[in-house]
Amino acid sequence: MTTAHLDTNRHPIGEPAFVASCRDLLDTDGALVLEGFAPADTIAQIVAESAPLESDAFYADKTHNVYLTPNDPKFSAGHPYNRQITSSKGLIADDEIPASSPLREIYQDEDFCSFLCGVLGIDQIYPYADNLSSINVHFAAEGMELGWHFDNSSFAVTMLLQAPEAGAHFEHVPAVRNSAEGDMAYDRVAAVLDGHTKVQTLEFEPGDLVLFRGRDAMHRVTPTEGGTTRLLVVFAYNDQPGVALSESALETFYGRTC
Ligand SMILES: O=C(O)CCC(=O)C(=O)O
Ligand SMILES: [Fe+2]
Repeated sequence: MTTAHLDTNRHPIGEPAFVASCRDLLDTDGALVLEGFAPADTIAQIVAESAPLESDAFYADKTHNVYLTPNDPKFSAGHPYNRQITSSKGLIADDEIPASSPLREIYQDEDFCSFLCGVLGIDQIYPYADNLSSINVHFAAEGMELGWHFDNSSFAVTMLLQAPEAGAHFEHVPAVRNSAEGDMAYDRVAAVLDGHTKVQTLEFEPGDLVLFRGRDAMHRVTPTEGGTTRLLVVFAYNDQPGVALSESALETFYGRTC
């Protein structure tokens, strides 16, 4: 049975025809938004339990490249591989999410996971083997942003929890590279960073589910405007069991390794 924290009347995630239509949309548009995927009372409960954790959030005070990898001295500082991007938003890790949170029920729901597999065209998805990476809540207070990047994981599943008054636009350019073929797409990356590429802005509201292929789509979130913090959950999965982030990646993203 699907968790009551998902609106399966509006989004019949167990129906093959619905799954197929979502898959088509993701493949055509590079992103999928399912409006009102979690009901308003569920979102209110998640915000009530998450908002007080904002002061515990980790804010990395380092810049990064679009690939989220260390600089490579074989390239110049201005090369697309080494160009430094600012991300100022904070996050809380999986081990800080309450055991009773609806976020855990949604993350682990078998029907939800089957739906994601069907839409993404993969057999199985698994949680991260480390205790920090699976469910993260992001906080972007006034002026904070998430700069241009590609994700480490091949796909991203997010849900907005609290919208700010203005700003915080999610912008993306689908299929900038084909990472499976080792494509780094330096020219296309430079064009996006220099503002020469037309970007798509995705609008979504609290409770909407968003899926995109973040390893190949370049994406960012512009600065939050106004005094209301943007809250968003990232559900992270792997298509192989037993995958953990490396200690250095954990240190970069969470400021700790356990
Ligand atoms: O905040 C968002 O909407 C996107 C988050 C994201 O891209 C990420 O966590 O890598
Ligand atoms: Fe991302």
